[in-house]
Amino acid sequence: MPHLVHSAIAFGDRPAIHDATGTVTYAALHAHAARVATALLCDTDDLHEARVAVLVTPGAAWVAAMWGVWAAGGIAVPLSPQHPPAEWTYALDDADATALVVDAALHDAIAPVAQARALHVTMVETTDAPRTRLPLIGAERRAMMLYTSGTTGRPKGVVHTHGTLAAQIASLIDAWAWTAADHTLLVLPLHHVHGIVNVTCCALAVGAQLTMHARFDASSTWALLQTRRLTCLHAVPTIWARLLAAYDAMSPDEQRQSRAAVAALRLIVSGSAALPVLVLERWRALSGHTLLERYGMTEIGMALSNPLHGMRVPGHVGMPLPGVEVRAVDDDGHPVAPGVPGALEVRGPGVMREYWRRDADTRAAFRDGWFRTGDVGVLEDTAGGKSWRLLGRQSTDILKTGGYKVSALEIEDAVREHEAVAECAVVGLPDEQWGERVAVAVELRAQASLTLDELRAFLKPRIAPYKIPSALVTPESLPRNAMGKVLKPAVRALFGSA
Ligand code: MCA
Ligand code: AMP
Repeated sequence: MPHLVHSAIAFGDRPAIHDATGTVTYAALHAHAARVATALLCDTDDLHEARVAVLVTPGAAWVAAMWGVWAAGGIAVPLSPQHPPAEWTYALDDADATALVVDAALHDAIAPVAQARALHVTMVETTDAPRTRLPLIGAERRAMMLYTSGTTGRPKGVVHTHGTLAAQIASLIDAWAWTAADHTLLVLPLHHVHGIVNVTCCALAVGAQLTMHARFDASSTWALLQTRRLTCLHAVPTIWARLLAAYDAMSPDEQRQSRAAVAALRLIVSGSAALPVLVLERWRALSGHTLLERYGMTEIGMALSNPLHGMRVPGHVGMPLPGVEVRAVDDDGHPVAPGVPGALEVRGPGVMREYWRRDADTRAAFRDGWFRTGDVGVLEDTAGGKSWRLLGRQSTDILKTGGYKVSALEIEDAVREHEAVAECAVVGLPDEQWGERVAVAVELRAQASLTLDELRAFLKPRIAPYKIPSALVTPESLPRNAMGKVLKPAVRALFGSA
């Protein structure tokens, strides 16, 4: 059994997960994972890195499904219940998945897709008697693939091994002092590193308690904060802003209770997108905590973090986490001096193994063993000592909305499929709530018309909800340079005047 799963045995009858179905102990979780592994293995001894999609509602069963895939020697490909089937089929086909673990609630939605691909379907509720012998899984074996948008075409599968995941988890346990006394809350989606590694895996690796919500909701999060003795919380800036808005709508008495609840936490961590300093200041006033901002990426896990102890500098993301090296380089790939902005590169045991079956992309993503993040940053002297500040991304075609990375090019491809569209350009508009909002400028075909509602309805079955534009303009022609290339800054300006 892989280390991540096996270590749970040590925590025995301690409570592991609280979810909508009740409380599950570590021993029960471990036994459930062994049942899933047994069902997946059928008559074989080892899945030998077969790709197994996991479509299970966030909760203890989701963990059992992932651990079951790992224990059986498969590569887990977590899918989002919020995605339309078209996103699932893309991941299933690209990963060349042969099996699926699904729960009863989501089974019917994916059944046609699974049947068409002859996937071996395992219900996570399986009651198969678990076998006693499961394969030995080394750290070098592939464990998980997450789909992430990039600057080229459709999302790529980022492959992490048992070893890279273990390194990411160990680094965060060390830096943020996770212990078995912790109790955290999962409100993040489980098809990305933030929810999977930073929250779920870290909590379970130390024997802590994890309360899991199927999805984020501000009022139930506040209610839980008041009733459970949580110790730490991890989320994206949009969630911090949503919680502030819900707090503002409370009665003075509820506000007092809410303030006391968050003041009692030991740690609040923000990441996945830039934390607006105003949001940080409001949380400081409300909770007495300076949110700890950190920086990471699907391909590398977490790289930079403000300190657990010591001064956290607003607008900065701190210094490299244990085991991680970070440098900034110029256009020629030469490291730049502190104070000089450069392209951020990261090296360490948590960095991905590869993009699934995309050798050229994998090669292009590394320079001399350093992973090229595409983010630009600068190492500065601050009141709290040296700290990195992020300055943006090298590509304007990568957007961050609600903490999700989305590719303008991928959305443009989907929009172009609409019969009214001759050409289009997707840009991100700065937005207080979402960080950036997806917006599209469309050049219409002759005589055609298109409203935002029509476009959104067209895209809904095709792409994830957070990729769907929430603003549309239809200029006669898109702004282009002399070579005919669409000028994204000028496209963005079209919305200013709209
Ligand atoms: C949803 N809506 C949006 C967006 N998303 N509108 C504009 N922009 C968006 N991005 C709209 C919906 O269409 C809907 O509108 C309404 O908002 C509510 O939708 P819903 O899906 O219910 O939204 P939500 O559930 O409230 O979502 C907000 C959220 C979510 C909870 C903040 O975006 C979220 O979970 N974000 C976290 C993503 C994350 O974990 N990223 C980590 C990846 P209508 O009602 O009109 O239909 S990055 C990572 O892992 C790296 C390693 C790192 O550094 O962490
Ligand atoms: P993803 O590929 O979805 O894992 O998103 C990774 C990207 O999120 C990074 O390359 C950054 O652009 C962005 N990101 C993560 N954390 C932060 C942060 N604290 N501030 C600004 N951007 C961030």
